[in-house]
Amino acid sequence: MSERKIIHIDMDAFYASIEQRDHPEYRGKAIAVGRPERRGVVATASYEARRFGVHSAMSSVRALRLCPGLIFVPPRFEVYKEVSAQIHEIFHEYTDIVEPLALDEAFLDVTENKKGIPLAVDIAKAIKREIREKLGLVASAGVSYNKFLAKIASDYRKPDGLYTIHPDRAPDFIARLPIEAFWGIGKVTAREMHALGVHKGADLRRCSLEFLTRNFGKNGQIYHDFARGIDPRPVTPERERKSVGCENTFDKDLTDRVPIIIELYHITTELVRRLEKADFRGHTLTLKITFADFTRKTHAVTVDHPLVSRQQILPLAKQLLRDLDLQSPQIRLLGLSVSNPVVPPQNPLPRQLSLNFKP
Ligand code: DCP
Ligand code: MG
Repeated sequence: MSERKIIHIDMDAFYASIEQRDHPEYRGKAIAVGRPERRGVVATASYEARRFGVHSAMSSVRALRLCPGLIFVPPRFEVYKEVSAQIHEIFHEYTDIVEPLALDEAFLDVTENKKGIPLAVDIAKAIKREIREKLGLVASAGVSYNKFLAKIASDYRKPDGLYTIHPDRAPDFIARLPIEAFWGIGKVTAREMHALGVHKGADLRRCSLEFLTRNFGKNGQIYHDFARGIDPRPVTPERERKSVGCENTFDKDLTDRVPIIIELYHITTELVRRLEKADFRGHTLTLKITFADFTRKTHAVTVDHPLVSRQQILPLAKQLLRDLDLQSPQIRLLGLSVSNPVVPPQNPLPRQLSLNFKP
């Protein structure tokens, strides 16, 4: 079997770097994204603030105590989501096998890539460069032959890191790695491992599978594999949603116009909620009806604008119903769905802000 080429990309101080990019007065300063209130927490901190010990999930009060000059910046999630879409556009220039882990993190399988670039490290460099030049942001990248090692590699030289773990170097690298740096080993497990005398990869490697499953259950196998640089999990691209729908089956068949319209109203309300939740926008609305005898009818309409609100959808749904011109119907099920997704944002990437930009 030929070896896979996996890249893990993780943006540096993601929210904070975006705020520093968009507000030049924050560059070079210790900032925290979050609210300074008594119960506020830090979402993330700029690297300048991290030098004082400020980090994600820390209470704002404690952060301010550690770093008295800390500037709090309110989050702008819409902007972070948009930047996330922009980095994904860059990833997709190289491969469609992209698995997001978070807004600012993803695995890419570049074993076969769209540009036919032979070395994964060259793709990682090109992606970092594009992110810097087109978005004015800095990413760290890790390159290896599986997800576990690529993830560890991206963390190894942060910020602005690029690190490759070659297969022949992996055993050495893992042997020296402190157990808490293993992806999938959290604080609690790390403490349990320390108590068992396991501090580094080399210690883990000496543990038998039987010992590990006895102490860590199902995860024992995973830790056993990790210690040997084994991780067979494929990079699984998130399947793109093709539609969002909502339907209702009635205890008693609907026969009259008014209850049918009331049901359409409820279904539309729920549909809008689901569209929002899935962040889905589409151009086509389909009405589906199942009758008491289980025969079915569907009718659809396509419009220019994305269908997102009840004010847009309900009149169209009523029109679809009228078009069907049902005579004394016995309706068992009513459903509405929105499909035909809006093509991913084609908004141009912001122009290069500064070649030497560093968070
Ligand atoms: N985040 C959050 N709360 C947390 C952790 C993270 O709101 N407890 C948000 C803010 C981060 C973003 O998610 O900017 C990405 O998380 P990362 O763990 O990748 O952290 P950063 O990108 O901020 O820093 P770095 O990756 O350089 O360590
Ligand atoms: Mg990050």
